[in-house]
Amino acid sequence: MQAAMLTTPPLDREIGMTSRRALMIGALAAGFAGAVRAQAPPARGSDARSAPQTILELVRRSIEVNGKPASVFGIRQPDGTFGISTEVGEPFRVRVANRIDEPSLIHWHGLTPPWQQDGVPGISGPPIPAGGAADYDFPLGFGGTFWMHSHQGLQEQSLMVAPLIVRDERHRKDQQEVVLLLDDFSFTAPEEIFERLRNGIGMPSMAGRVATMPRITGVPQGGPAVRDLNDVKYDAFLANYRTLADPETVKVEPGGKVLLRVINSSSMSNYHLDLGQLKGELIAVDGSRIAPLVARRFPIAVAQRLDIRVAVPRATAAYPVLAVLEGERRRTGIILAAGRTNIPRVPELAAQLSPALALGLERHLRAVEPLRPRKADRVYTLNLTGEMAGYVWSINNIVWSKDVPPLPVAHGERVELIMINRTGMSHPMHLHGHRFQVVQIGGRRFPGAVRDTVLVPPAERVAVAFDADNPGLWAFHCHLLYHLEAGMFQTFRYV
Ligand SMILES: [Cu+2]
Repeated sequence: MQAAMLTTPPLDREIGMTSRRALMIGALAAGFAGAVRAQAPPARGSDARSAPQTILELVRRSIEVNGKPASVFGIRQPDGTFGISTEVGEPFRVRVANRIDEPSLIHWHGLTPPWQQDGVPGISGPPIPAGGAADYDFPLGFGGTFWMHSHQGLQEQSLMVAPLIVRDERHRKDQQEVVLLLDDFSFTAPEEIFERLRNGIGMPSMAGRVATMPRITGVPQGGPAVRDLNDVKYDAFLANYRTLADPETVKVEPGGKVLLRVINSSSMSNYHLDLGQLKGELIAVDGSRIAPLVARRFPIAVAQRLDIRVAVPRATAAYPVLAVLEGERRRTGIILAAGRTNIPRVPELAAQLSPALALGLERHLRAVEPLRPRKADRVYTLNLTGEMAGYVWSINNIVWSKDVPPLPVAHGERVELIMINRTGMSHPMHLHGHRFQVVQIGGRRFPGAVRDTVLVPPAERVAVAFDADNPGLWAFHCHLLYHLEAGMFQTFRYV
């Protein structure tokens, strides 16, 4: 199939008023030729053309959940591999073939491509029509654990998600890699879940609320006194697309080394990763190196990733690696089987309720490669706003629509975003196209982790800094799927 070149006007014309026209051109080109070239032209002299292209097919498939068949999506290569594992320095040369019966578009979460290849419909470019395809080609300048997911409608909830691993020197020959993908699952259609949330049906009971007096950290008094957790009641939680009743078992070497790459691709659920008897050394968050921290439990919010080194004990045994839903006992996970051993049944309920996610660990993370110290050229204060009643979510009380103008920044600036959560729910905030550094929590400044998604709990104030070094139109939003859909979304733009 020949790839058709999508007519791309210069950046300053395409973003803003002409985006709707560009979208139509894209849809037409795709309709005729079957493939849209979603890429900026590769740099001259690049070896990208000689590198092989990876095909990713967007498919409908069936899995079994709680003993019942479930129709979900999948992102996989023709040989059945979910997502992509590649190497740093290789070009990201991919064709996405849409084999489902509706439009779709895939976002490369945590990578920093040219903005036209970022995979956000209506922002980066048009969605790929049913039966169409799009090509991607950009350099991978850094390694880490990333993921890919549809940014089209509510497809992410139906498991249009997959791992995206970029190996670098952290990948060692004597170390076995284990990917753990965490998802929330419902037999109810995502559109119906959203409708129920908006109509207040299935709102969390008081049992789903944790009455806590928020710590006031630089936020004016009068913040929320009641915290809402888990506003969707899920039927199951999946680890590598399976429940704990029928978990994936991974054979590992007794006395061997494992690199756990944990990806929270859930639509709405934060977890505590629980290593049980194992001790883990956390070496990276969202793909970026941190000064290592040793623990047995680690919080992971929606869209975040954890890279954890684990030394498998010499004793032949089964070691469950679990993820406990925040504020609940429900959990999912996989089993590491060291040697020939019986696999015990692990109950789907933990012995104790887990706490809500907080920023205890975040305060202790220190980037190994921080941003170079510099005063911010531009600071945005972004109040995270909204309410459960009517399920309205916004930023600075602005519910996003295509008519909301982008927030301006200028190429080369150091930008700081101060996020203040004025709501009763925590929000995992994600910036596209850039990696930011956490530089302040409450009143305290510190050189925190470099990330792409940071959790802002109720009444908290979190500041992040980034360098505006990747011009374009970029999304910034809460990664809770139904908050994003309800309008907790903004864009940044610079040329
Ligand atoms: Cu949110």
